[in-house]
Amino acid sequence: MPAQRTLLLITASSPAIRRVRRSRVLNFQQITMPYLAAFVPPEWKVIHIDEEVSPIDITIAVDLVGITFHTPSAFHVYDLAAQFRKRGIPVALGGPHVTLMPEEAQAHADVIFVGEAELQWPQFLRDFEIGRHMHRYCSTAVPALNAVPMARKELYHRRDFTGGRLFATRGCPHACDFCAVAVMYQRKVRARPVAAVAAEYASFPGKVVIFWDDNLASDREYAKALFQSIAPYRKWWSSQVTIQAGKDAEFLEWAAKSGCKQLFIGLESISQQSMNGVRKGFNRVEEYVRVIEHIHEHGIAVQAGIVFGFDQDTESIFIETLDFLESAGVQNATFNILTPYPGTPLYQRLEREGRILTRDWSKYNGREDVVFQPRHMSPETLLEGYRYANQRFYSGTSLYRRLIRSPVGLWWTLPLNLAYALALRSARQDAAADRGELLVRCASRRSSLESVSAINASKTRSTRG
Ligand code: B12
Repeated sequence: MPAQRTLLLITASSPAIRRVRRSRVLNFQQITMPYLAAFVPPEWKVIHIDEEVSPIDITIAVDLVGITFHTPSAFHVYDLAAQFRKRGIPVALGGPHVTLMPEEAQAHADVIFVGEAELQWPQFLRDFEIGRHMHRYCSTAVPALNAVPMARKELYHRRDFTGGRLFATRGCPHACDFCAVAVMYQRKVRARPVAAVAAEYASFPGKVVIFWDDNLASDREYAKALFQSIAPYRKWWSSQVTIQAGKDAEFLEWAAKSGCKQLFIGLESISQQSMNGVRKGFNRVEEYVRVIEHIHEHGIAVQAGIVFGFDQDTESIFIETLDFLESAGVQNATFNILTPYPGTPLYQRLEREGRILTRDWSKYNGREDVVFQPRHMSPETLLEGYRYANQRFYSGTSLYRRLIRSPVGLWWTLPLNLAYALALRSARQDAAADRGELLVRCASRRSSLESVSAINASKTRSTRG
């Protein structure tokens, strides 16, 4: 019988990204490592460390280390890898940043995985066992997902207020300039068999489930079949879709019947020019209000994904966006600073235009740093506008305006909003203490943003006659 080998899987999160994410009340579990563990032969002992939960003991005795990470944790991961490799322990790297920047990652690892790894990861483990592994495994074709295993539940160890997280589909048919998914998954949308997804959904003991899909509505017929088969379990779920799903009454009816409580929708911007400018023109801004109302009519809350910093954005975008979110009665929002992830068309364009300000990947966090030169404002204004948006959205007045307008799911959206407001306040205080800044800065910026908006509003009124 072969000696048991130990594999350490790491879900990496750098100290900086952990600080950035402190204000997120729902610190969701990452599925990648518990899922990849399900492909590992039973002779291996598998340990999973999620850095959002516990630090890594660099002296741990293991035979192999595998790490998954996003761009902002890249330098931290290279440092970790160097420490393991110094001890003679081979390190395998994979995930979005490796797929987007393989040459860089290769310099820090014994083996890298470019693209999806359903076929290459088991192949590598077989090669490793006989001492003949390659240094790079590339997925040449996107894998079918018709026989993939369930993630190993005993390897999740972060509390995130959900009872389960899984994926049903992978990929998105669109190719928005700022999104890494189109580059990573070659725009090929695939789905797991409905019965397999329903079985995994049912297997979670908890009530709340998140589908970590890029766009659960990519294939709406599939989605409806899925909703019909999960409805009997009477759980509550949430997922990400595009605005098109919000126009489809049958989709929404089945989603609601099957327990959908919230849909995350990448509205991105209330500027149509901004949407057209990044190849997301299928988001029709004039339809936003109606689509949001339509979703609300089905008793489903809306979490809006908003990005600031597009080339067509001017200083008035912050106030106008917040006015919109309040008047539309949006329950939750995630604000992001536009971040050109390497490998995306957005990054390539900004690089050509000489507008990339730093290649320090730790600043590519979308929340604390501006890494490119915006076209119509300074990086400082973009950052302050982003902070203003968060502060205003989670202020008592905004909360009242939004939730009175559409009290969908008030019993959970109200406490969640309050929790975000508190988390944001404490993160802000910590950050201000870190930077030695006075909190009043944002307040004064708010009044200057408001005067810009007032000027713009009066200009618009006068041009409209
Ligand atoms: C769910 C999700 C989250 C969740 C949970 C984290 C997670 N990744 O699960 C939350 C909300 C917390 C989150 C946070 C963030 N996210 Co996110 N997230 C996603 C999403 C929608 C799905 C990820 C997922 O579960 N996929 C399913 C698993 C099975 O696939 P996978 O991780 O890609 O792994 C496969 C391969 O990549 C490979 N693989 C991956 N790692 C490894 C490692 C080894 C050793 C091997 C062998 C193989 C391998 O094998 C797997 C099977 O094929 C993706 C979009 C996407 N489809 O990737 C964005 C995405 C990964 N996120 C992104 C970003 C930007 C972020 C944030 C930086 C956002 C922010 N500003 O805070 C943070 C960073 C958090 C952190 N700790 O670093 C970007 C990444 C861009 C980049 N260059 O890194 C993506 C691609 C979204 C996008 N549209 O561009 N995210």
